[in-house]
Amino acid sequence: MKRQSDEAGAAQFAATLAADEKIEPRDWIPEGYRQTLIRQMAQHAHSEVIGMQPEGNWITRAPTLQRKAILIAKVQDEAGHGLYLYSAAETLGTSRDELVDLLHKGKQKYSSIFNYPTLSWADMGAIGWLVDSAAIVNQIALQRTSYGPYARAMVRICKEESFHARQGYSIMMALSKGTDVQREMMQDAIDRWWWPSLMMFGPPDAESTNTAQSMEWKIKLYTNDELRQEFINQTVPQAHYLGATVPDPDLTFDEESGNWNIGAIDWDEFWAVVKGNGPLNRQRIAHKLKAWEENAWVREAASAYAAKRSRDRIEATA
Ligand code: BYC
Repeated sequence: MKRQSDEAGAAQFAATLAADEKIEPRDWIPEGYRQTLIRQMAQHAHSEVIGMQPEGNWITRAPTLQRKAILIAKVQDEAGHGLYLYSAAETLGTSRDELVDLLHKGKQKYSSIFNYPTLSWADMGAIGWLVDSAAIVNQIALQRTSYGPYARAMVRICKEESFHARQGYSIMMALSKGTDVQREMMQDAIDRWWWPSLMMFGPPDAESTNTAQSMEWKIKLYTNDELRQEFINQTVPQAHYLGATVPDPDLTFDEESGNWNIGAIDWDEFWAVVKGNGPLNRQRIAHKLKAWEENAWVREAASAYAAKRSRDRIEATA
Protein backbone atom coordinates (compact mmCIF):
# COMPACT_ATOMS: atom_id res chain seq x y z
CA MET A 1 0.00 0.00 0.00
CA LYS A 2 2.76 2.39 1.07
CA ARG A 3 4.78 1.43 -2.03
CA GLN A 4 1.84 2.33 -4.22
CA SER A 5 1.45 5.74 -2.61
CA ASP A 6 5.19 6.36 -3.01
CA GLU A 7 4.84 5.51 -6.67
CA ALA A 8 1.90 7.86 -7.08
CA GLY A 9 3.83 10.54 -5.17
CA ALA A 10 6.90 10.10 -7.34
CA ALA A 11 4.79 10.35 -10.50
CA GLN A 12 3.12 13.51 -9.22
CA PHE A 13 6.54 14.96 -8.28
CA ALA A 14 7.91 14.25 -11.78
CA ALA A 15 4.80 15.73 -13.41
CA THR A 16 4.99 18.91 -11.30
CA LEU A 17 8.65 19.41 -12.26
CA ALA A 18 7.94 18.70 -15.93
CA ALA A 19 5.15 21.31 -15.94
CA ASP A 20 7.49 23.87 -14.29
CA GLU A 21 5.10 24.15 -11.38
CA LYS A 22 6.12 24.52 -7.76
CA ILE A 23 6.62 21.70 -5.29
CA GLU A 24 4.87 22.63 -2.03
CA PRO A 25 5.41 21.41 1.57
CA ARG A 26 2.35 19.13 1.44
CA ASP A 27 3.68 17.26 -1.64
CA TRP A 28 5.47 13.93 -1.72
CA ILE A 29 9.19 14.52 -2.34
CA PRO A 30 12.19 12.20 -2.68
CA GLU A 31 14.38 12.16 0.44
CA GLY A 32 17.38 13.33 -1.64
CA TYR A 33 15.44 16.39 -2.82
CA ARG A 34 14.59 17.22 0.79
CA GLN A 35 18.18 16.79 1.95
CA THR A 36 19.62 18.84 -0.91
CA LEU A 37 17.21 21.68 -0.24
CA ILE A 38 17.90 21.65 3.49
CA ARG A 39 21.65 21.72 2.77
CA GLN A 40 21.44 24.57 0.27
CA MET A 41 18.82 26.66 2.09
CA ALA A 42 20.58 26.27 5.44
CA GLN A 43 23.89 27.24 3.87
CA HIS A 44 22.18 30.21 2.27
CA ALA A 45 20.54 31.28 5.57
CA HIS A 46 23.82 30.91 7.49
CA SER A 47 25.57 33.03 4.83
CA GLU A 48 23.10 35.85 5.33
CA VAL A 49 23.63 35.80 9.09
CA ILE A 50 27.42 35.39 9.10
CA GLY A 51 27.47 37.98 6.29
CA MET A 52 26.39 40.61 8.82
CA GLN A 53 29.82 40.52 10.47
CA PRO A 54 32.15 41.98 7.80
CA GLU A 55 29.86 44.99 7.29
CA GLY A 56 28.76 45.29 10.92
CA ASN A 57 32.45 45.93 11.55
CA TRP A 58 32.17 49.33 9.81
CA ILE A 59 28.88 50.69 11.20
CA THR A 60 30.59 52.78 13.88
CA ARG A 61 33.13 54.09 11.35
CA ALA A 62 30.83 55.07 8.46
CA PRO A 63 31.99 58.44 7.09
CA THR A 64 28.62 60.24 7.30
CA LEU A 65 25.34 59.89 9.19
CA GLN A 66 23.56 59.03 5.93
CA ARG A 67 26.04 56.27 5.04
CA LYS A 68 25.74 54.92 8.59
CA ALA A 69 21.92 54.80 8.41
CA ILE A 70 22.08 53.02 5.04
CA LEU A 71 24.64 50.49 6.29
CA ILE A 72 22.61 49.73 9.43
CA ALA A 73 19.53 49.13 7.26
CA LYS A 74 21.48 46.83 4.95
CA VAL A 75 22.96 44.74 7.76
CA GLN A 76 19.52 44.49 9.34
CA ASP A 77 18.10 43.30 6.00
CA GLU A 78 20.63 40.45 5.99
CA ALA A 79 19.28 39.25 9.35
CA GLY A 80 15.79 39.34 7.82
CA HIS A 81 16.97 37.27 4.84
CA GLY A 82 18.33 34.68 7.26
CA LEU A 83 14.91 34.55 8.97
CA TYR A 84 12.96 34.09 5.71
CA LEU A 85 15.31 31.28 4.70
CA TYR A 86 15.25 29.46 8.06
CA SER A 87 11.45 29.68 8.00
CA ALA A 88 11.35 28.31 4.45
CA ALA A 89 13.69 25.47 5.50
CA GLU A 90 11.39 24.65 8.43
CA THR A 91 8.70 23.65 5.92
CA LEU A 92 10.96 20.68 5.09
CA GLY A 93 10.61 19.31 8.61
CA THR A 94 13.73 20.70 10.22
CA SER A 95 13.90 23.39 12.89
CA ARG A 96 15.82 26.64 12.95
CA ASP A 97 17.49 25.59 16.21
CA GLU A 98 18.76 22.38 14.61
CA LEU A 99 20.22 24.27 11.65
CA VAL A 100 21.85 26.93 13.80
CA ASP A 101 23.32 24.18 15.98
CA LEU A 102 24.83 22.47 12.90
CA LEU A 103 26.41 25.78 11.86
CA HIS A 104 27.84 26.30 15.34
CA LYS A 105 29.31 22.79 15.30
CA GLY A 106 30.91 23.38 11.88
CA LYS A 107 28.69 20.71 10.28
CA GLN A 108 27.05 23.06 7.81
CA LYS A 109 28.76 25.59 5.58
CA TYR A 110 28.27 29.26 4.82
CA SER A 111 29.56 31.20 1.83
CA SER A 112 33.34 31.34 1.48
CA ILE A 113 33.20 35.10 0.81
CA PHE A 114 32.50 36.02 4.42
CA ASN A 115 35.82 34.70 5.67
CA TYR A 116 37.73 37.67 4.27
CA PRO A 117 38.46 40.80 6.34
CA THR A 118 37.01 44.29 5.71
CA LEU A 119 40.06 46.53 5.93
CA SER A 120 38.78 49.91 4.73
CA TRP A 121 35.56 51.85 4.12
CA ALA A 122 35.94 51.05 0.41
CA ASP A 123 35.27 47.41 1.33
CA MET A 124 31.67 48.42 2.12
CA GLY A 125 31.41 49.61 -1.48
CA ALA A 126 33.10 46.49 -2.84
CA ILE A 127 30.87 44.13 -0.83
CA GLY A 128 27.65 45.93 -1.81
CA TRP A 129 28.61 46.16 -5.46
CA LEU A 130 30.48 42.86 -6.02
CA VAL A 131 29.21 40.47 -3.34
CA ASP A 132 25.57 41.55 -3.42
CA SER A 133 25.57 41.67 -7.23
CA ALA A 134 26.97 38.13 -7.29
CA ALA A 135 24.26 37.12 -4.85
CA ILE A 136 21.62 38.75 -7.09
CA VAL A 137 22.80 36.92 -10.23
CA ASN A 138 22.54 33.63 -8.32
CA GLN A 139 19.26 34.50 -6.61
CA ILE A 140 17.37 35.91 -9.61
CA ALA A 141 17.68 32.39 -11.01
CA LEU A 142 16.57 30.91 -7.68
CA GLN A 143 13.31 32.88 -7.86
CA ARG A 144 12.30 30.16 -10.32
CA THR A 145 13.62 27.24 -8.27
CA SER A 146 11.24 24.29 -8.00
CA TYR A 147 10.53 24.47 -4.25
CA GLY A 148 7.74 27.04 -3.67
CA PRO A 149 8.72 28.40 -0.22
CA TYR A 150 12.35 28.89 -1.34
CA ALA A 151 11.35 30.57 -4.62
CA ARG A 152 8.98 32.97 -2.85
CA ALA A 153 11.58 33.90 -0.21
CA MET A 154 13.92 34.78 -3.09
CA VAL A 155 11.53 37.32 -4.60
CA ARG A 156 11.63 39.57 -1.57
CA ILE A 157 15.33 38.96 -0.94
CA CYS A 158 16.19 39.97 -4.52
CA LYS A 159 14.34 43.28 -4.15
CA GLU A 160 16.34 44.11 -1.03
CA GLU A 161 19.62 42.90 -2.58
CA SER A 162 19.11 45.34 -5.46
CA PHE A 163 19.10 48.21 -2.99
CA HIS A 164 22.24 46.75 -1.40
CA ALA A 165 24.07 46.53 -4.70
CA ARG A 166 23.15 50.10 -5.61
CA GLN A 167 24.33 51.45 -2.26
CA GLY A 168 27.63 49.62 -2.80
CA TYR A 169 28.09 51.08 -6.27
CA SER A 170 27.16 54.50 -4.92
CA ILE A 171 30.01 54.25 -2.39
CA MET A 172 32.39 53.23 -5.20
CA MET A 173 31.19 56.13 -7.40
CA ALA A 174 31.81 58.60 -4.57
CA LEU A 175 35.34 57.23 -4.05
CA SER A 176 36.04 57.24 -7.80
CA LYS A 177 35.28 60.96 -7.89
CA GLY A 178 37.35 61.67 -4.77
CA THR A 179 41.03 62.27 -4.05
CA ASP A 180 43.91 60.10 -5.26
CA VAL A 181 43.95 58.37 -1.89
CA GLN A 182 40.25 57.57 -2.17
CA ARG A 183 40.70 56.18 -5.68
CA GLU A 184 43.58 54.00 -4.41
CA MET A 185 41.35 52.76 -1.60
CA MET A 186 38.67 51.84 -4.13
CA GLN A 187 41.12 49.99 -6.38
CA ASP A 188 42.66 48.15 -3.42
CA ALA A 189 39.19 46.94 -2.35
CA ILE A 190 38.43 45.72 -5.88
CA ASP A 191 41.79 43.93 -6.00
CA ARG A 192 41.01 42.07 -2.78
CA TRP A 193 37.30 41.25 -3.41
CA TRP A 194 37.32 40.42 -7.13
CA TRP A 195 38.54 36.81 -7.03
CA PRO A 196 36.68 35.80 -3.83
CA SER A 197 33.47 37.19 -5.44
CA LEU A 198 33.98 34.93 -8.46
CA MET A 199 34.50 31.98 -6.11
CA MET A 200 31.09 32.61 -4.50
CA PHE A 201 29.47 30.84 -7.46
CA GLY A 202 31.03 27.55 -6.36
CA PRO A 203 33.57 25.22 -7.96
CA PRO A 204 33.90 24.89 -11.73
CA ASP A 205 31.19 22.73 -13.30
CA ALA A 206 33.57 19.82 -13.77
CA GLU A 207 34.15 19.68 -10.00
CA SER A 208 30.64 20.53 -8.82
CA THR A 209 29.29 17.44 -7.09
CA ASN A 210 25.67 18.61 -6.73
CA THR A 211 24.87 20.52 -9.93
CA ALA A 212 23.72 17.66 -12.19
CA GLN A 213 21.20 16.28 -9.69
CA SER A 214 20.09 19.75 -8.57
CA MET A 215 19.42 20.72 -12.19
CA GLU A 216 17.44 17.55 -12.76
CA TRP A 217 15.28 18.52 -9.78
CA LYS A 218 15.14 22.15 -11.04
CA ILE A 219 16.55 23.37 -7.73
CA LYS A 220 19.36 24.92 -9.79
CA LEU A 221 18.47 26.26 -13.23
CA TYR A 222 21.98 27.21 -14.31
CA THR A 223 25.43 25.81 -13.61
CA ASN A 224 28.01 27.55 -11.43
CA ASP A 225 30.13 28.54 -14.47
CA GLU A 226 27.14 29.92 -16.38
CA LEU A 227 26.16 32.24 -13.52
CA ARG A 228 29.79 33.22 -12.89
CA GLN A 229 30.18 34.26 -16.55
CA GLU A 230 26.98 36.32 -16.41
CA PHE A 231 28.33 38.14 -13.35
CA ILE A 232 31.71 38.79 -15.01
CA ASN A 233 30.06 40.18 -18.15
CA GLN A 234 27.90 42.52 -16.10
CA THR A 235 30.65 43.64 -13.71
CA VAL A 236 33.74 44.30 -15.83
CA PRO A 237 32.14 47.27 -17.68
CA GLN A 238 30.95 48.65 -14.32
CA ALA A 239 34.55 48.51 -13.03
CA HIS A 240 35.75 50.34 -16.13
CA TYR A 241 33.03 52.98 -15.65
CA LEU A 242 34.52 53.65 -12.21
CA GLY A 243 37.91 54.18 -13.86
CA ALA A 244 39.11 51.01 -12.12
CA THR A 245 40.55 47.72 -13.30
CA VAL A 246 39.94 44.15 -12.24
CA PRO A 247 43.08 42.36 -11.02
CA ASP A 248 43.39 39.93 -13.92
CA PRO A 249 46.20 40.36 -16.46
CA ASP A 250 44.63 37.66 -18.65
CA LEU A 251 41.22 39.36 -18.98
CA THR A 252 40.13 39.59 -22.62
CA PHE A 253 36.92 40.44 -24.42
CA ASP A 254 35.64 37.93 -26.96
CA GLU A 255 33.69 39.84 -29.63
CA GLU A 256 32.03 36.73 -30.97
CA SER A 257 30.47 35.42 -27.74
CA GLY A 258 30.26 38.81 -26.04
CA ASN A 259 32.00 37.27 -23.03
CA TRP A 260 34.78 38.69 -20.92
CA ASN A 261 37.19 35.75 -20.54
CA ILE A 262 39.10 35.61 -17.28
CA GLY A 263 42.40 34.06 -16.22
CA ALA A 264 42.67 31.05 -13.90
CA ILE A 265 40.83 31.12 -10.57
CA ASP A 266 42.90 29.91 -7.62
CA TRP A 267 40.71 26.95 -6.63
CA ASP A 268 43.22 25.86 -3.97
CA GLU A 269 42.43 29.09 -2.14
CA PHE A 270 38.68 28.44 -2.50
CA TRP A 271 38.87 24.91 -1.08
CA ALA A 272 41.14 26.06 1.76
CA VAL A 273 38.51 28.64 2.75
CA VAL A 274 35.62 26.17 2.36
CA LYS A 275 37.46 23.66 4.55
CA GLY A 276 37.81 26.19 7.37
CA ASN A 277 41.26 27.63 6.68
CA GLY A 278 40.39 31.05 5.26
CA PRO A 279 41.65 34.26 6.84
CA LEU A 280 38.77 34.59 9.34
CA ASN A 281 36.83 31.27 9.53
CA ARG A 282 37.55 30.72 13.21
CA GLN A 283 36.83 34.31 14.22
CA ARG A 284 33.51 34.37 12.36
CA ILE A 285 32.18 31.28 14.15
CA ALA A 286 33.62 32.37 17.52
CA HIS A 287 31.90 35.76 17.17
CA LYS A 288 28.63 34.10 16.17
CA LEU A 289 28.76 31.75 19.17
CA LYS A 290 29.52 34.60 21.56
CA ALA A 291 26.51 36.58 20.28
CA TRP A 292 24.33 33.44 20.52
CA GLU A 293 25.32 32.82 24.14
CA GLU A 294 25.16 36.44 25.28
CA ASN A 295 21.71 36.86 23.77
CA ALA A 296 20.19 33.69 25.21
CA TRP A 297 18.08 35.88 27.51
CA VAL A 298 16.37 37.49 24.48
CA ARG A 299 15.28 34.08 23.16
CA GLU A 300 14.08 33.03 26.62
CA ALA A 301 12.11 36.27 27.10
CA ALA A 302 10.54 35.95 23.63
CA SER A 303 9.45 32.33 24.27
CA ALA A 304 8.08 33.22 27.73
CA TYR A 305 6.13 36.10 26.19
CA ALA A 306 4.78 33.93 23.36
CA ALA A 307 3.74 31.22 25.87
CA LYS A 308 1.97 33.79 28.03
CA ARG A 309 0.12 35.27 25.03
CA SER A 310 -1.12 31.86 23.95
CA ARG A 311 -2.20 31.00 27.56
CA ASP A 312 -4.08 34.31 27.76
CA ARG A 313 -5.81 33.59 24.44
CA ILE A 314 -6.89 30.11 25.56
CA GLU A 315 -8.23 31.50 28.85
CA ALA A 316 -10.11 34.29 27.05
CA THR A 317 -11.89 31.76 24.81
CA ALA A 318 -12.55 29.17 27.60
N1 BYC B 1 31.20 28.79 -0.19
O1 BYC B 1 28.34 20.96 -5.87
P1 BYC B 1 28.51 22.44 -5.64
C1 BYC B 1 24.53 37.05 0.48
C2 BYC B 1 30.34 23.91 -1.54
S1 BYC B 1 24.76 35.45 1.02
C3 BYC B 1 31.21 27.68 0.58
O2 BYC B 1 28.63 23.28 -6.84
P2 BYC B 1 25.91 23.52 -4.98
C4 BYC B 1 24.94 38.18 1.28
C5 BYC B 1 28.98 23.27 -1.72
O3 BYC B 1 28.14 23.53 -0.62
C6 BYC B 1 24.78 34.53 -0.47
N2 BYC B 1 30.93 26.44 0.09
O4 BYC B 1 27.35 22.95 -4.64
C7 BYC B 1 24.80 38.16 2.67
C8 BYC B 1 29.36 21.81 -1.88
O5 BYC B 1 29.66 21.24 -0.62
P3 BYC B 1 28.60 20.25 0.14
C9 BYC B 1 24.82 33.05 -0.26
C10 BYC B 1 30.63 26.36 -1.22
O6 BYC B 1 25.19 23.64 -3.70
C11 BYC B 1 25.28 39.24 3.45
C12 BYC B 1 30.69 21.88 -2.60
O7 BYC B 1 31.20 23.18 -2.38
N3 BYC B 1 24.14 32.50 -1.41
O8 BYC B 1 24.02 37.15 -0.56
O9 BYC B 1 25.24 22.77 -6.08
C13 BYC B 1 25.88 40.34 2.84
C14 BYC B 1 30.55 21.62 -4.09
O10 BYC B 1 29.79 22.67 -4.72
C15 BYC B 1 30.58 27.47 -2.06
C16 BYC B 1 23.73 31.24 -1.45
O11 BYC B 1 23.95 30.47 -0.55
C17 BYC B 1 30.89 28.73 -1.50
N4 BYC B 1 30.91 29.86 -2.24
O12 BYC B 1 26.20 25.00 -5.56
C18 BYC B 1 26.00 40.36 1.43
C19 BYC B 1 22.92 30.86 -2.69
N5 BYC B 1 30.26 27.06 -3.31
O13 BYC B 1 27.46 21.15 0.60
C20 BYC B 1 25.51 39.28 0.66
C21 BYC B 1 22.32 29.50 -2.62
C22 BYC B 1 30.09 25.74 -3.25
O14 BYC B 1 28.14 19.25 -0.88
N6 BYC B 1 23.26 28.46 -2.90
N7 BYC B 1 30.33 25.30 -1.99
O15 BYC B 1 29.40 19.70 1.26
C23 BYC B 1 23.57 28.06 -4.16
O16 BYC B 1 23.09 28.57 -5.13
C24 BYC B 1 24.50 26.88 -4.29
O17 BYC B 1 24.54 26.19 -3.05
C25 BYC B 1 25.94 27.26 -4.74
C26 BYC B 1 26.80 25.98 -4.75
C27 BYC B 1 25.90 27.83 -6.14
C28 BYC B 1 26.57 28.26 -3.77
